Amino acid sequence: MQNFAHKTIVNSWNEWDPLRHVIVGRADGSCVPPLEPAVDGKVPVDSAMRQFAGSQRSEESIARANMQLDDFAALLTRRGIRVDRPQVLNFSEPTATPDWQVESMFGCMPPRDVLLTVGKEILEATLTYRCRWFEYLCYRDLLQAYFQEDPGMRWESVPKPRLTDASYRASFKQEASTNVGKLKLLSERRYVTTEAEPIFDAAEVLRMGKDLFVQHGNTANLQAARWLARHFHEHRVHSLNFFGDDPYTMHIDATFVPLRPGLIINNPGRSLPPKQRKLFEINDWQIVPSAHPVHDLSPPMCYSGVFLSMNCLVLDPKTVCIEASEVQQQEQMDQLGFEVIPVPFRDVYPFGGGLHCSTADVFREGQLEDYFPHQLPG
Ligand code: DAV
Repeated sequence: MQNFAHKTIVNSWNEWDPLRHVIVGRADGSCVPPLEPAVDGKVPVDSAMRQFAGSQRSEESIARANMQLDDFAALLTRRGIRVDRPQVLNFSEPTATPDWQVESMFGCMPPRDVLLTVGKEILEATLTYRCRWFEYLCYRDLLQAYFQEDPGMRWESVPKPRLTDASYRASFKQEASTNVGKLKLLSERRYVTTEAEPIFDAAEVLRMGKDLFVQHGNTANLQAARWLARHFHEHRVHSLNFFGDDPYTMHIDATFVPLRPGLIINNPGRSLPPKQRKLFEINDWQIVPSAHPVHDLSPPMCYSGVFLSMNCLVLDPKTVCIEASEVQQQEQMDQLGFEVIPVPFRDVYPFGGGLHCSTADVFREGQLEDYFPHQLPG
């Protein structure tokens, strides 16, 4: 295997080409998100997490998560993939802009939420939580180094958002707490974020060559899709909605996960409307319901759903990392023709996600390709 460790190349056009360089997050100092408007879109009113809002997670849970993150990083390194790690800040400090203040920051476990790599560009997303406003700082040393080492790298940042109360739907918490309100929110495509300004977490964006897909939901608004379309003007940017019975959704990577050209697994509880499926159908993409998770519940103090089982890291179109206890998902991958690498990772889940969330691409071999040559009018 060629060793790329000596040379930095920023280049990644999709979610499946052979991975050569990646950032893996850290759990150090992570805090439970403080109570702020965005949290209403993820943490139900009766969740135990609310009573720990803004406090640092236990040293013991941090140590366990870091052990799994370090083991995962070592596994990738052994396979010839270069791994970088973010810089830890004092996340327990209160944080503020002229518009607001919150009790604490968040952490730097899920780099996927912060950095969006499209070709030779790494774009810093806005994020949608106030406590995550400064999270880009954890990656600045790395990005500065890549910028210096790869003369072709483009380093960009989305305009920093205000995140005033106008960016959030004040009635969301109340509406989401009843069944009728829940259904109404879902059917009207109303989320905790409003359209006051472009805001999104990078984990809402799927990269599939010339086409970028952005989930419209609690952590990305339609303005963000418009901003991305104008910014990546040589791409085609599509906004997707998924329908299920859960209004507390976040990030596309436990919902709709491309594995290789022509193949996507889809969370069976969150389906794509027929109109939006059409683009995949006319281009002969197969959308397969993902396997069921082994676990009925997420680990304690975790705000992600059990379908983190499908939140996998594809190393190349034949190899995929799946959480070690998720045997049903492993079995499905095996049937789909993948070599499966089981990775113990449940201790990391509470810190903001699974194997895809905890990573951000720097370099995948391969080029820009058009996987959707047939487009729909409009
Ligand atoms: O459905 O709870 C969490 C994914 C975090 N990046 C979920 C998705």
